[in-house]
Amino acid sequence: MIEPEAIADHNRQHEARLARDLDHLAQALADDGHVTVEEVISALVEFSVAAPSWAVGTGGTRFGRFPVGGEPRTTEEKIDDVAALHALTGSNGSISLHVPWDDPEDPEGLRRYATDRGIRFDAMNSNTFQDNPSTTGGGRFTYKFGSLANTDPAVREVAMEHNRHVIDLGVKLGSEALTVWLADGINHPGQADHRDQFERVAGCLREIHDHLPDGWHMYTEHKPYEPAFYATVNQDWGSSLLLAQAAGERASCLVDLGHHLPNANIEQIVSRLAMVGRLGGFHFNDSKYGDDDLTTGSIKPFQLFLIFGELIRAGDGKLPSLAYMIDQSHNIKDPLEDLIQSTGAVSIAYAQAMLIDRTALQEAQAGNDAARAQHILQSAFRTDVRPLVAEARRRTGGAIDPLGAYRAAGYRRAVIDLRGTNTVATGL
Ligand SMILES: [Mn+2]
Repeated sequence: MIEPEAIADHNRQHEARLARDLDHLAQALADDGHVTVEEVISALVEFSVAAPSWAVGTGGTRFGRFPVGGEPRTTEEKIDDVAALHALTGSNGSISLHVPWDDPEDPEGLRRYATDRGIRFDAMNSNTFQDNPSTTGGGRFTYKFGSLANTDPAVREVAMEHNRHVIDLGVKLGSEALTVWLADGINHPGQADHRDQFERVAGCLREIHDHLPDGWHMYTEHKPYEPAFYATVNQDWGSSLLLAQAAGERASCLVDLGHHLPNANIEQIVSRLAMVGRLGGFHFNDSKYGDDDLTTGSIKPFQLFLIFGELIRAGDGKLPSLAYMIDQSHNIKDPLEDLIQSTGAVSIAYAQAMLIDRTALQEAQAGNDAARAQHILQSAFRTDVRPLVAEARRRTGGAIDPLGAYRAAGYRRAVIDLRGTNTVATGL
């Protein structure tokens, strides 16, 4: 654990400067007159973004993997890492499990373990993109030619059964949602029929939807390519919307920022899905070329800001209550350091978007004043909101400088001593 006293000690060296920066910002926002520092800070204090269980280990690529040392060996140790992250950021109070990479034999015990450490269970993730005895009817079937889109009804049935198992497990953990990302698709033109595949998936999703308990949600996650390289069944937001609509009322679309072709206008996709009431969640990461899993906000921070602008527009001035999660794979960084940086980037984009003078923007839009509209957006984006994010962290007991506090706490050295240098977190 990272003790609160250690964080408070570390904060002392930064408090005077933070107070000065906050005073300056409070004056500047008071002059602007449409939002106060207290409004932004309290919204940030309430905000939480889940960490996925697979992101606390190093990811690697198909060319190799370079373990950082001290990687969690069990789901309990993954929860420990997320609890350490949350202690520093105050914004990562939940973990998203991935079955069967996480498949606890004693879910009630795991739930108590997490609760004792202040961690909740976010959306559950099913996995029908790999063959695993526990997901393929004891190894009797294979997902080589798809899961919910498979031509063989027995394979589709075993894939649906896996999704129902993940829901049942999630109920015991206190989760309230299932995220379905499918590898189903076509590698070679002509290999399968686009429409037949889509209709098979839609039919299966409807059956899985029927299994959702009261209060549960289901998210469909689109991706344009990989591992199917010619076509994926849930290829884009339009396909995802059609699948969610076919599945049922409690199904909506999950937008993974890296699951788009270069230059896709993701903020516009967010607007469209929100407009029809089918925007369910987010997977944050950044992307230069494809599903790169780069640190959130490291490549396109302006896009992230515009996305939060659309979210606040969709929530009528407030961030809508969706499933927000970081979905990244860390190849060379310490995974916890990368998660600290991504959480900071998400919070910064949220804070910047709260600074948009929405009344003035609407007036500029009504008057077709493009220059003024751009000025309003960029005034918000170019404001240094880091003191607001740091103050929100401080108020939750977190660190003013979370990366510095993490290194000062010696957490990685401690888990290497505890878990070993060559441990490998479950995953691909
Ligand atoms: Mn994702």
